[in-house]
Amino acid sequence: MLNSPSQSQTVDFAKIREDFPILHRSVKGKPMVFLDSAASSQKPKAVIDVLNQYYENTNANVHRGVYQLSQEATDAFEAGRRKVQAFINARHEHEVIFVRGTTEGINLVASSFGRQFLQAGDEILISAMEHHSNIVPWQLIAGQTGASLRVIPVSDTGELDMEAFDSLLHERTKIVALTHVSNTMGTINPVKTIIGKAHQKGIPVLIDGAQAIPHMEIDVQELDADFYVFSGHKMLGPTGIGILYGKEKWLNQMPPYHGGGEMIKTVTFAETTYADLPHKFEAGTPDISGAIGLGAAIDYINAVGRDAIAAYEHQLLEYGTQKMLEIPGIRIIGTAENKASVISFLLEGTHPFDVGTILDQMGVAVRTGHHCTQPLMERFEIPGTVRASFALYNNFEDIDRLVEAVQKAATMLR
Ligand code: C6P
Repeated sequence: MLNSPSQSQTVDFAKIREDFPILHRSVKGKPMVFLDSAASSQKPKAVIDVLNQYYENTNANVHRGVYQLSQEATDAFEAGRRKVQAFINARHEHEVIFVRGTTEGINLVASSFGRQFLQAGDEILISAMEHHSNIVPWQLIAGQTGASLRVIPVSDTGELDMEAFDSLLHERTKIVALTHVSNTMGTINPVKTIIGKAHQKGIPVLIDGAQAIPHMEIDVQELDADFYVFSGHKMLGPTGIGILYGKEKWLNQMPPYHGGGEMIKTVTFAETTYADLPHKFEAGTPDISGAIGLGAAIDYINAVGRDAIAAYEHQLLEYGTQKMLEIPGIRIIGTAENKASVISFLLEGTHPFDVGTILDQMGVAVRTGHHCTQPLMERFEIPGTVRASFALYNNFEDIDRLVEAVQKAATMLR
């Protein structure tokens, strides 16, 4: 058995685990091992407390009331926006749009950018490792405008074929939409290089940051991303809130996505004029508690430190990969050099669903299936994988429990 690598000296990750109440529960009579943070992360007590406090003390609609409670709710909601702005280093606060999550953010850009800028013959460049959320919205707008999708292929190790990218990027390309980190394989894509190359040809780039934001420092100005989208629930925040960052110059040129209250300046039956950013894209009552909870999640992540989180998760990934590869018949899907803390695997002679079910019996929660990346499954000619994904609250013992459970699955199923 391998010795567990020493944990970060500056942050006590064993103590961090104590901040997540749900990790104390058991499943099937065994202490739960939660290895599905890529689907949705668990929440620290600090976030849960902020949500309770909001509903107990501050609950009111925002941007509407002159009364104190509404103003306090508005202040807390807008403070959430400023925390996001600082977290991703957006130039302007109004470039941070609250949406329901990554899916809604990409749909917003596809629909709104697409209606304004796409026409027949244009191309939208995505990759073979995209989540359905970064495929289907583009297919929808392609169908409406006559534009078409082009796809950057993925290598056997799960990395983008950069030569193919170079040749697919040309004058017909009107937008590139790419995941920063693959949810299925963990591959970290060279998005800065890609953005640089696209910009040389005047092409804007949307980055799906759903799987990157929980694991690494994101600076949208340094990346020079035109759009950067992510979900709160994958980064220790509540469900129902997400962020679309967009450069002011694009957002100002794009038509609204949803119509309704809050997104208008004036309405008559003849004509409506729209509010300025960010409100133009925030029709209706927003997820107020979600924005406040997301702010609390950001405070929590900042207090731990993104570098420390990335370094610790990397240790988990290395330890987990090494241990998993000791199991006979394991095939890891996604062996890129630059990887986030995801291990997707197949156990020879077994179906991922059966392995997942046995793991569940042993208290180990993993995701099985196609992970909303069916074209990627087709690329690898596999029905799906078992995916273990690690977060800052996991430890080396969790990995040992995973390995033990997979070994048991191997004896039971083969
Ligand atoms: N991936 C997973 O288990 P939403 O559902 O809108 O918060 O996020 C969608 C999404 C978009 N892009 C990427 C790269 C993602 O990983 C996800 C969500 C989860 O892998 C649920 S399918």
